[in-house]
Amino acid sequence: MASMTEIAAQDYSAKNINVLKGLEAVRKRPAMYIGDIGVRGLHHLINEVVDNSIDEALGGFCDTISVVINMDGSVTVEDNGRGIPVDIHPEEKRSALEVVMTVLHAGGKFDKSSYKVSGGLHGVGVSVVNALSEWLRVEVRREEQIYYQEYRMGDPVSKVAVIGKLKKPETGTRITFMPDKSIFKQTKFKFDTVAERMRELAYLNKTVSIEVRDEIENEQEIFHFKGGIMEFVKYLDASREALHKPVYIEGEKDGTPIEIAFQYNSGFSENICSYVNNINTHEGGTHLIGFKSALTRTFNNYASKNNLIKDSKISLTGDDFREGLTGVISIKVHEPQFEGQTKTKLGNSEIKSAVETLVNEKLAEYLEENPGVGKKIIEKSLRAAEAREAARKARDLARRKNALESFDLPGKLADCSITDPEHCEIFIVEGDSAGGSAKQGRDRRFQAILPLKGKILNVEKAKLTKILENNEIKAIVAAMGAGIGTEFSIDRLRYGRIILMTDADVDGSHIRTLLLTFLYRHMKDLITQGNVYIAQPPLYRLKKGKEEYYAYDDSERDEILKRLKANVISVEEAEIENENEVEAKVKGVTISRYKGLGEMNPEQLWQTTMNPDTRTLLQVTLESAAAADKIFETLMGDEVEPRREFIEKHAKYVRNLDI
Ligand code: 0RA
Repeated sequence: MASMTEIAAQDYSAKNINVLKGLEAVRKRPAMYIGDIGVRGLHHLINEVVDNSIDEALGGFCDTISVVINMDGSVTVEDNGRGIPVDIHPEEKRSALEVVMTVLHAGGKFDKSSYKVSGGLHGVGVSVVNALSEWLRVEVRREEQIYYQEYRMGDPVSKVAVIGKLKKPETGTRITFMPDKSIFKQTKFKFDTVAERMRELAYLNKTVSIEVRDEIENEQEIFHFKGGIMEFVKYLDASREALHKPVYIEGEKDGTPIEIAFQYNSGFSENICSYVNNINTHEGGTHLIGFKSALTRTFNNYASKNNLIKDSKISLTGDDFREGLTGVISIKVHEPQFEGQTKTKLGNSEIKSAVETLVNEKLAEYLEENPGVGKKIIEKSLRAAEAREAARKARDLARRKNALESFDLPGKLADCSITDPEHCEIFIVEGDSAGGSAKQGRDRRFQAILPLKGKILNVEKAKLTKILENNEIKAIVAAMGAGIGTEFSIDRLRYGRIILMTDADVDGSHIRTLLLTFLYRHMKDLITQGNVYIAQPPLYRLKKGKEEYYAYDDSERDEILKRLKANVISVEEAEIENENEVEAKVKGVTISRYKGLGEMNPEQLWQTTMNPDTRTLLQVTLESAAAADKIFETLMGDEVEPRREFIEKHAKYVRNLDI
């Protein structure tokens, strides 16, 4: 590579200045490129590099990827793709490798045919990872040589050099980077977070084997699913009873590769995960619409052709065909348009008919060949239609009754005086006594309180008709005013923020889980649109003389004690000695442990948990609908730990919301 040294020094430095400007912008506003600078953004660095390796796999050039969290906290991503080109870039007059690593968006320019994602958070390029790394090292295997370059904060510390020769014609790329501690709030990578995304990618790209290893925690997994999304569907439905083997549809329409797998289970909920270019389209879009209409049309055709509907009064709707349906749609689109609140809704209009046509064709074929499965599905949909009809009658009755009583809102709701939903919030509170404190402590102008008695029922397993009989659920639905299930419409929502306030104990977390499951299943838009929050009451109150402090976890408590110069070790001892005593005195500091919300008086509850200026809320987010659904299953078990993990993974802390 003699030509590399032939670049005029002047030219080189001029280019370099442009590069620095680009990467400086990334360092100045990292969130614009990777979403945020918390754990999410941090893990996005890995995803960004892996996306490039996956692109190589999509082109058929790579079948093995490994992601290693190294002892020093850096991460290595390695693939056996073609290797980033190293020859001199004709316009930039320096190694293409250096261009890819240091110029914003350079990666995609080389390869127009790939399914790179335009816009959104993905596909910003490895140069962004480079810019946000204290250091980054890249090794490329190509043309029987090993090329190497190193960077500091995105800036090359040397030119591309050959550091070894290969005997075999193997190719590939190895990138190791150390996230910059001055940029990220925290730089510790989590094995579970990395593994979750790699598992998903392995399901979506069945030709690739992805290894994830954590050298610090000594954990390792290798994901390789030869059955692709067919196995993904089985995984999603692992805890449910499947009615048949997954239906698998694969093909290409108008240049769009389409892959769909689905199966019906004995449950009642609909769970379709859709992906475009490996990105979860949480908000759906044209591909999902195309799939749904094909499903309705093909099954209806099949049912009438085979005389499977005996009762002529019944007609099957789309909803009926989606009860107990678990499915994955994965398509590849050259220039995807992402729309919606979170830019996860596919907008390309031509995709609807592409998916619809393919599914109509292939599903009809499948049903001809598998009449047993077809019959089971139609029978299940008929039962769904009957239940729907029963529910409609029940609702009509309830409505008429309401009209007579001209009373819509539940009696125990303490409503707020402002009616503009954007400025209102509702606290759903565990227990009447905490509800009482909350009612007294609140700012009644914009805060409504709905106390719940005991547990709401587990909606995972119940039918909608049953669910609507439950008093607590009825109260929630009525208070929110936006309907339920297929009749839910977020535009009618009476409060902009739904805040779940439960005790910090096992029962409290169970109730919170039940509420979350209910909202996830029957008012899903609330979660995808970010309207749901979890209140964070403090665990401890520390009192020294007249001064009062609140701690939201053990480490915060210990920090405050340290500040007050009280002995930290003795806290634990004091607590153990007094087992059931709430108070423990440590060198003049009185620590009270709050067991329940009811132990706080209205003023304390307002100050610590409800006042928008001082409180912390957890916003419930849907990182990945697939993962969430999986975890919701886990959550319904009796163990507390998976629930806590879910909350930690899928909720983010927010402070001082603007009202
Ligand atoms: C630009 C062009 C080509 C490949 C790549 C980039 C590439 C980037 C990364 C990042 C991680 N692994 C990667 N593997 C490849 C095309 C190469 C060619 O035409 O030979």
